[in-house]
Amino acid sequence: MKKRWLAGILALMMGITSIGCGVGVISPGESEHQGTTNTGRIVVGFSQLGAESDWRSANSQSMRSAFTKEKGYEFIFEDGQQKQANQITAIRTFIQQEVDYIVLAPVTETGWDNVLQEAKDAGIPVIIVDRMVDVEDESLFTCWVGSNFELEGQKVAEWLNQYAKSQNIQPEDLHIVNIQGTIGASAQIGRTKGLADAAKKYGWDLMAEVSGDFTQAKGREAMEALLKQFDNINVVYCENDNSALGAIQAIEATGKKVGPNIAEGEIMIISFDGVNEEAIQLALEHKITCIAECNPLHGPRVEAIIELLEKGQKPDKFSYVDEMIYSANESVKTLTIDDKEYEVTIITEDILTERQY
Ligand code: GYE
Repeated sequence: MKKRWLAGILALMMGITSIGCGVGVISPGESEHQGTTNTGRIVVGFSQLGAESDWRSANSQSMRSAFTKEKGYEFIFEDGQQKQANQITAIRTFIQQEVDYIVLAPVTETGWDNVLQEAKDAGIPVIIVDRMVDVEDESLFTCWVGSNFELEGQKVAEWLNQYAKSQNIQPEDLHIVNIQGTIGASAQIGRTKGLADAAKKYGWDLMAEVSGDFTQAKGREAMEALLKQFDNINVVYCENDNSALGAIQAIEATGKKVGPNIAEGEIMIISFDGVNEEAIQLALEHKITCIAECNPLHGPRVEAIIELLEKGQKPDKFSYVDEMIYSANESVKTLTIDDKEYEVTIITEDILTERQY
């Protein structure tokens, strides 16, 4: 990689700017450079979208552990702080640095065409990770690896359908609110669709969809407002665990109880990720009734893709990660979606200790 020496010099300059030289400040986001010298390492620039959740922290950690100096990588990490403009700046900087690979975890799906065209023109492969990009021309990125967010939504919705049936709860008696993720992010789009489609199919009362931005603070705020607006909520579909923690705080602050016993006035919490330890603990206590796993450990997956590309081979354009569905409630054992059966993993203390996150 002949460009590497140049990237090394640039990385060195960046290191100097961080101790106050005052040239070449690259972005308002946080920047981390694992090294400043470069001797034949593969340079990977990673534009991470932010640090909004436990899932995200686990994802960043996974990437950092995959691309170490020991393994021959120079890893440049840029935190976009939830702003697409910061991510675009980071990508442009990676292009100027002539990195060997750009890895992008995009905050939202649209708006990437121009900057990805710039990367393509510069001959730098772009690997998309986690959320997707929605671009006119799919040759603007090399490949994508992440989760099937709509399937995650379908799984928890089907779990709810079967649970309601097992308890003789009528579909129209399910009064649901959706605390959505960051609007326009693939994880939000897919999970929102999974619920909305099921609500339509089964005749559930889906009363509101509001964003909690995947954070605990906004999840709490959203739930507080919803509790003021509706007095009959009995299911809260939270598009990640952090917003579920916020929703639970808001519900418990009003003296109401969270749990699966809707008929006895409890409010059921459904969630996604299964990364936050507190959320798994709450699931064990039946305070979160069902969690669709979302696996954040993409570091080794992206590394495998780069290894293939280094050998001149072609990775699959889209790679989906297999994921589980968790519940401590044993009413539903398996789910069928599009003729495929999924086993519900019953949460036990062992699951807490065995998890790799
Ligand atoms: O579920 C959420 C995070 O895009 C899959 O983003 C990711 C989602 C994850 O903030 O916790």
